[in-house]
Amino acid sequence: MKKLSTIVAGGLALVALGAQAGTLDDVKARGALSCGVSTGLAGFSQKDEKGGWSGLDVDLCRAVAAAVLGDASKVQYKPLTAKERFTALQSGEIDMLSRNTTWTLVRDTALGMNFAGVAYYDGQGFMVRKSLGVKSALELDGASVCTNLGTTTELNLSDYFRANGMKFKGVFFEKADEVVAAYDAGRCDVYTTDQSALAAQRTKMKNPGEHQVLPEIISKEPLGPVVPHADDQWFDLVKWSLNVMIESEELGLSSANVDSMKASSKNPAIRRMLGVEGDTGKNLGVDNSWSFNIIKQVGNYGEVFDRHLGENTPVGLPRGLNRLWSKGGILYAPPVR
Ligand SMILES: N[C@@H](CCC(=O)N[C@@H](CS)C(=O)NCC(=O)O)C(=O)O
Repeated sequence: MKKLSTIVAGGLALVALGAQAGTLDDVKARGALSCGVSTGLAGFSQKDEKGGWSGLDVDLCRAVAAAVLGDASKVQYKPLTAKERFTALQSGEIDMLSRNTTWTLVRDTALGMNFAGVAYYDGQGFMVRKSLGVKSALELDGASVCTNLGTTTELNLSDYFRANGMKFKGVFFEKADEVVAAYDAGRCDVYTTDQSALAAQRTKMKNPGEHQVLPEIISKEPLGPVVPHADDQWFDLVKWSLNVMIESEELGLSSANVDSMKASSKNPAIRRMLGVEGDTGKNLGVDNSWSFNIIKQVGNYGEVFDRHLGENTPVGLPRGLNRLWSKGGILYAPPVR
């Protein structure tokens, strides 16, 4: 009897917790992943003239679609401003959020979400016109500063100025492009956001060469994909899709060599990663070819970085902290086994 009552109580607890559970089944039944992205940030998530989306954040959505549905193109993109993003996830409008979103304690707990890893290690910076003649953020006392509402940026900005005994006049907007337009039109002295976003947004300015990013990095902004609380199966799937992208780079697997490696590699780690051995897919509730599909259709982390953000792209970011741990960075995925 005791056992039965424990099972019943356990079942009820599961039902109570399970308001959001079953996302994996929902995505399979729908045949598409609903993925929240930004309204437009070069290199991260950007829509082209034909309506196609691309970028690092977009490739995370594509990786999850490849893992669950075997097809990276089966994604419905939902562009969201910083202010809208968490409500969209909490209400179930999107299955995951993949949109330059910083992992913080409050977001991870009180907002009812789980961060499934870090896809880009970033930090907040300041951009000013070169003509302002400023060399350090500590010279910005009294400046007007443009940024986005509903972001960690807003909070770090006031912390930084307060900690350094300086004042600023905040000019806040909801959409990223409104901030660029205002700063570019001279409505504020400073533009502050994540450093990667400063590089991305600079590409949209009239004269990118007239601006400079100051040396200070005032915060840690680990950006990563987010899923709702109380759906461990879905949390696992998104987390391990990102891990596959990172570990495949470490193993030297890429979209270009994955077919031949699958056919001929004798390395057990590679055979497991490509689903030739082991049951990684079964454990996640998807086909065993899930990780092969990610690498083949989306690529490893390095390929994705180079394609959208690297030095040969308009955004032109160095790999920096986002190098693999074995190459001097801090990108480290637990073993896919
Ligand atoms: N990483 C910060 C900032 C994220 C953020 O939303 N930044 C703005 C400034 S670039 C943005 O991306 N807006 C894009 C949009 O409007 O879609 C956070 O998670 O709060």
